[in-house]
Amino acid sequence: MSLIASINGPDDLRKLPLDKLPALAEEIRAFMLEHVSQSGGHLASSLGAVELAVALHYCFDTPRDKLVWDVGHQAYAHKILTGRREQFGNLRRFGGISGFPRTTESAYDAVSVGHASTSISAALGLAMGRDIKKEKHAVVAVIGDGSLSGGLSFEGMNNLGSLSTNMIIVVNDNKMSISKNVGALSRYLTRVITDKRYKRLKDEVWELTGRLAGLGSRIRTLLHSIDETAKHFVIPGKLFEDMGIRYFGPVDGHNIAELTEIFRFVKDHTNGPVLVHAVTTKGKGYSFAENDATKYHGVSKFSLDTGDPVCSPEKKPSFSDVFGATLVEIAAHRKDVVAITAAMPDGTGLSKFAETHPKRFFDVGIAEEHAVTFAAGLALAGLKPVVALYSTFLQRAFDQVVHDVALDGLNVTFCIDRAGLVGEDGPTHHGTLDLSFLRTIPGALIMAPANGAELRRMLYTAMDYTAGPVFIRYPRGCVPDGLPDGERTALEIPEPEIVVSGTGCALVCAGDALSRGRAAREILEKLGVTPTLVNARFVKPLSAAFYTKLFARHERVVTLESNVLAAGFGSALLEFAADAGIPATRMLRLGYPDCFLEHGGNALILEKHGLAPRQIADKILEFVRRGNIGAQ
Ligand SMILES: Cc1ncc(C[n+]2csc(CCOP(=O)(O)OP(=O)(O)O)c2C)c(N)n1
Repeated sequence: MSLIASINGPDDLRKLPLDKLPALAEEIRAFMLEHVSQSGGHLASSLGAVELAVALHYCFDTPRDKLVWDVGHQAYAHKILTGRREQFGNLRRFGGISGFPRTTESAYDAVSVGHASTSISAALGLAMGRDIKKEKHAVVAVIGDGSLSGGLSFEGMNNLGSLSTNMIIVVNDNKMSISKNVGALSRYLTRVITDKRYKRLKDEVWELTGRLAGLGSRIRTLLHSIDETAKHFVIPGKLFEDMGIRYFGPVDGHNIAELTEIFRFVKDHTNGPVLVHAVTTKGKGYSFAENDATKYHGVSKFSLDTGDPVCSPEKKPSFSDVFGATLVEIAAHRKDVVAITAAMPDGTGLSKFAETHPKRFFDVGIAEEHAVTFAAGLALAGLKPVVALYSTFLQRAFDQVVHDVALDGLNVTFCIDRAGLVGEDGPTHHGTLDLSFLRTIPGALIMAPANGAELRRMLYTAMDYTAGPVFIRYPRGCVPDGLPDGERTALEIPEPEIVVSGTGCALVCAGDALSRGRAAREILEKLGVTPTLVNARFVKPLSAAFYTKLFARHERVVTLESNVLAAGFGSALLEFAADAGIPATRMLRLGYPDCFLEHGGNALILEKHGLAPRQIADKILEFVRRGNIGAQ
């Protein structure tokens, strides 16, 4: 029987002799590859953290001891080891297990995650809670070198160093974020690993103590707790030590024997905060992923033999592609344009810009707050900054947008990718709140393109605009219209577009929701209902003249958006109507409900919430025929 089949939880793992663990790790890798090549997911990070997961569950008494994974995209082995092996075939699928740790899914998932750099703060909270309740258990945060560079990690370490409680941070250092990791901390960790003086000393001492049969491990234990001053002289990680966090490592993060030795030591023989620096290879064990960890960071279905994606041959460009290409074009004639990303040059479509205009491109690392305030500084210095972030990660930088950019009316353009549903990554990654929180910002210009050509024009609109911050939000995935033409004209702010004229009812769609609106209208037309189809284009401000006329000419107005209903585009129009004395009963708002939406294919999520085109058509029909049915 294979080893993996005998593991239904960490208790089974702990019964195995240490020397069987490397073979188990290999089986887990093969299992993971087989399934992720079918389901898609975060492959390279999880391949790199197999031995870490095995050794951690082997040494710690989970779930009593708390294991907090940062981001959680590297935790597939953790899932497989903690009773979810049989559900792994449904990873990330609608109704299946999540791609990230979720407290509601398993007692072994100490914290729900998806966004980076939260583990140290959350683990510290768990540790202080333990202390206050006089409980006894370990708390371990596992964090990648990329996520460690996020500001929240430093805030957590700062607090940890002063509270000085028992807590272990395991740094999974693979030199990669999604792309190559950037920044001074990354350089520091590299220096730590490659410091020859320390390495030589460590190797010699390790080898010597290893030869002292019986005594070796005791001496190694003693060496670990060697006098602080002497240690600083030769031992790396001084940065952490000076913050009050004892540093251990670097250790080979794929060597289970070494990992278990160090984990057991820090668990049983140290007091206070500890950091274990484990060096791993992203994509470990699958050559394609080792050679191109960025490509295999997040994958869709692919062939295990060739490493190539299994996808439909005909592929339209994505909104990100159109954004990236247009910005390269703009920057060729506008020398003041600079582009900023927070660790997502590929995902946001900025890689080409980085190549073409390296001096005007900034990857600031996983640091959304910094990205925004940095852009504010660039704008104050007279440049035209364009910040490209995913909607869900912009949430983190809300105050920077308000306080550092909008308050002074700084002209920063925010290109907000992955707005709306993002499918399999689920609730941590759906970008369904941005219209709501951005709408509250005084002076914001908010646009939502329905297609690639419009995204182009909105970028040109933003370039001409100087009156304050501009937000352009667009979804994950392909544009509905193929490669846009070379149109460079700005749009007239804030005028919507009438896509099809109709009678009785108007259907006003914000951004990419227009595709569903169009499909719903086609269904309705066959039933004899012909709403006027409007592409809103602008979410803020609203054109008073246009909407006054729209309400005058249509008895009923329906809004459709890929945002939550609360405070979204429909609410904006409802507020407009209320202020104009138009009864709310003449409106129907369609958008996402007041709950966190699940993971899975977008079509299934839409269907579940009654927002697929057929269901939209049904709701409009009912509204038109029977009067108000409220927000849906
Ligand atoms: C706040 C936030 N910004 C961006 C991301 C997107 N993201 C997911 S994983 C990742 C890289 C994490 O790098 P690291 O922690 O070193 O882990 P690795 O993938 O290298 O194992 C990024 C940028 C995120 N999850 N959260």
